[in-house]
Amino acid sequence: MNKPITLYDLVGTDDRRMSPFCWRAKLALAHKGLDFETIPLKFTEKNKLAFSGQEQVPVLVDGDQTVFDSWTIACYLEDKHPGAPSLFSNTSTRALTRIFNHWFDKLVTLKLFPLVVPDNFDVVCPEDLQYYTESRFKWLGKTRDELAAERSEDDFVEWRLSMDPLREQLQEQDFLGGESPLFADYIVFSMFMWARAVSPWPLILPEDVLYPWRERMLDLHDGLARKSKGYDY
Ligand SMILES: N[C@@H](CCC(=O)N[C@@H](CS)C(=O)NCC(=O)O)C(=O)O
Repeated sequence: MNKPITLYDLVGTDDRRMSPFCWRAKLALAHKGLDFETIPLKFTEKNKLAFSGQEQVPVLVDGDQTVFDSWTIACYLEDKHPGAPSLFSNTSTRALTRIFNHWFDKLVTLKLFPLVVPDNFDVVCPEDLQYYTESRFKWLGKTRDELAAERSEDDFVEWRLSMDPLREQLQEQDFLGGESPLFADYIVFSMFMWARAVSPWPLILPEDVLYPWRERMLDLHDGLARKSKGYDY
């Protein structure tokens, strides 16, 4: 019997699955209709990833193949399972999705980090707290208290505004990918999944055009995302 596909998946307290990049990989696996198991990994358990040479998740193990990085995982699954629902539709849209991925992570994701990281401290496992404190200070140059004191509702308003191009699209169609979701939807949705897992501060409001889209995304694949532990808003 084939061994199931496994995915190393970052975990916090109460089994909160908080990595947006792992969400991209899990949703890509579900989109392809593949059975998989996740292996919850704490920040300070990187020794369990030593076999892969990686310090970051997601890491996917499929038989004798080890694949890392959410984009590479999506492409691996697409190429290995061409008959299953496509994550990109065709090779041209795969290239365009890659541009979208870079644009989104460099401009939209980065701006979200200082807004959500302060709350993430509350849900990292106790044994990870020191690592999280030191690594986030190294990266963002601020302590948790400084980040928390600096953020305001105005920052969230500004961040929400940066999603306006997506709103234009979702006024015309149910998913960014068209009538059904594509990997582009998972790229965006993954950030909402991170925020949902760690922060009570609503990133999205019910009157937002993005709200019903996020609801649809939460319900996909038998409610894979909705079933996971997070704040409901
Ligand atoms: N470009 C990578 C980014 C992966 C990444 O940043 N993973 C984070 C979790 S969201 C991680 O493993 N961080 C480990 C750490 O901060 O020590 C991808 O798309 O998979």
